[in-house]
Amino acid sequence: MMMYIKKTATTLLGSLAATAIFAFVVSMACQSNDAEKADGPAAGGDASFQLENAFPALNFDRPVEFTHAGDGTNRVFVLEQPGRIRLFENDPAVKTAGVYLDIQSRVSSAGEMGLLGLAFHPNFKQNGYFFVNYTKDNPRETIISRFKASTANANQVDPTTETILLRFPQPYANHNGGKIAFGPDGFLYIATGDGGSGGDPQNNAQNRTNYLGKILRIDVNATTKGAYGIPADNPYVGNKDGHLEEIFAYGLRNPWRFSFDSNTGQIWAGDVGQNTLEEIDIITKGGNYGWRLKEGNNCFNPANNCDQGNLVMPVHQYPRTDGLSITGGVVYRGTKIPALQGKYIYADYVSKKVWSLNVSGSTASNNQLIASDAGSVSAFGEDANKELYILDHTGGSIKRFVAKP
Ligand SMILES: [Ca+2]
Ligand SMILES: [Ca+2]
Repeated sequence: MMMYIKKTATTLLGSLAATAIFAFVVSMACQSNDAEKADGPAAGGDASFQLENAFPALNFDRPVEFTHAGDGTNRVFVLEQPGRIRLFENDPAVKTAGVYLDIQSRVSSAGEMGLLGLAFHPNFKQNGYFFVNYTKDNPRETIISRFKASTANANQVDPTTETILLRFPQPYANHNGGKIAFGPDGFLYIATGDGGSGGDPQNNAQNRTNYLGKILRIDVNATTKGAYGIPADNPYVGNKDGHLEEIFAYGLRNPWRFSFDSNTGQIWAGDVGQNTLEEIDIITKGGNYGWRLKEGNNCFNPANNCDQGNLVMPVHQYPRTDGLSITGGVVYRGTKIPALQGKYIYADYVSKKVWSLNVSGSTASNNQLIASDAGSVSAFGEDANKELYILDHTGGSIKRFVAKP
C-alpha cells in the first residue's frame, strides 16, 4: 500500500495536474496518522509568528520558484510551471503581476515536467542574462538555457534571445530535478533527478556517465563546451573513466529543491524518497549521496550490504508518518522573524507541514514543526533582504511568516 501511495505522491511532486483527488486522499491519510503522534509544537507552535498571504491580490498558476534579480530594483519574480515568469513589486499591496517571459509553447508541463528553475546571473545588472531549467517533449528532455533582457530594468524579455547551454534526455516523465542557482563561487549549480519511473530502474544516479541523479556545476562565463565551460576544480575534470565533467555530486533521487546558505555557502538539498524516507543532505564536491543503493540511511538496492563505505548520509530524514515528498528549503538569514534566524526551514509537499532545524556546522538537530497546513509547498524563496517566502503550488499563493501582533 505504501508503494502505491508513494508512487502517487511522487507523481504529485513538482506538479499536481489532474490528480488533485489523489492528493486529497493521500493528504487525508497523513492527517489521520498525525493525530496519533506528537512530533513538535502544534501549528505555528512558536507563539511569535504565523503564516499569512504575502501578496493577497496575486495568484499564480502552479508556482515553483520565487527569486529576485539582485539588480537593486524592488522587483521579484515567480516561476509558473506551465512556462511563464511573472514579475511584480515586492510590496504586499501590489495589485498586478506582469509577464516577464512566456515560453509555454516550448515547455511541456504535465505532471512533474515544466518550467522548473530560474537563476539570474550574478552580473545581471550589467549583462541582462538569466538562466532557466525546463522540460520539453518530442523528444522528452531537460533544457538548460540562457535568455537576455534588453536592459536590466526591462519588464519583458524577448523569447528569441534563448541560447541553449545543455540538454539531455529524460527517460521518464517524473524525477526531473529542477532547481538551478549560482553559488558563491559564481558557478551555476543544476539539480537533476534520476530520470524517473520508480526505484531508478536504469541505475542512473550511481552512473557518472550520464546527467541524471546529480548536482551539476558549470561555468556560464566560459565557452569550452559551447555556451559554457567546466570549472577547473570540478571532481571529474580530465578523468579517463567517461565520467561527465559537469558532475559536482551524485547518487541523488530527485533533489527538486536545494539552496545555498548565504552565510556559510553550504548547499542544502531535499532529496525525495522512494518508499519509506525523505532526506536532507548537505552537498559537497564529489559526494555520493547513496541512491539507489540507499534510501535515507536504509539499504534499498541491494537490500543488504549496500554501502562500500563511500556514501554520504543525510543530515536529517523523516518517515511516512511526517510526509511523503520533501521540499528542500533555505537557511533563514533574514531579520523579520528572529526565532527562525540561522535555522533550516523546509516542508513536505503532501503533508503540508513546515519544520525548522537547528544548524551547527554540518549537523542538524532539534527538528520543530512550525506550520501544519502551509498548502502544497513546492518551493521556498528569498528576496533581496533574505526574507523567506513559501509557495503554495495548488493554491497559487505566496506566503510568508510574520510576527504575531
Ligand atoms: Ca524524468
Ligand atoms: Ca541519500
